[in-house]
Amino acid sequence: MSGRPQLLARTFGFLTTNAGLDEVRSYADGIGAWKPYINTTAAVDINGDGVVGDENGDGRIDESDRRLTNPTDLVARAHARGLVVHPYTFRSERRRLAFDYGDNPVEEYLRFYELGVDGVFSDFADDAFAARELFVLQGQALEDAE
Ligand SMILES: [Ca+2]
Ligand SMILES: [Ca+2]
Repeated sequence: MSGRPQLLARTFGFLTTNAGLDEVRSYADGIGAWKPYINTTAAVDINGDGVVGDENGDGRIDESDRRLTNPTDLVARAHARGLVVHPYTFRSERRRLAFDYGDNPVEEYLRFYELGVDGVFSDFADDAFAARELFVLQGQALEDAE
């Protein structure tokens, strides 16, 4: 820690503002942002039954009943300041994956890689690595097609 008391009063929300990113740039090379600051989810009536709740009908209400919202511009604003972005924490359990990912953790990594993150914090490194390999291969396939 820097010992500067004003830094102790910073919130994660502040650190995602332009002023916060400008400050971070003075002492760090990147940010480890909580995933929702890049792309969060919302509880919506996905199955059209008029109720917001257990949208996938598995008897529980969790992340798998929520829909992705539009991503924020945090990655672009961090990159504009030369900061790398490593969001946390990626997990592979079905209940932790938004409805949009179709129970496939690789889809979540691909979403964030497509949004430009430079790396990820994951509790399932094998899935993170497989998704990164797939993302790179997809990029090469696109280049070959051009
Ligand atoms: Ca519903
Ligand atoms: Ca459910």
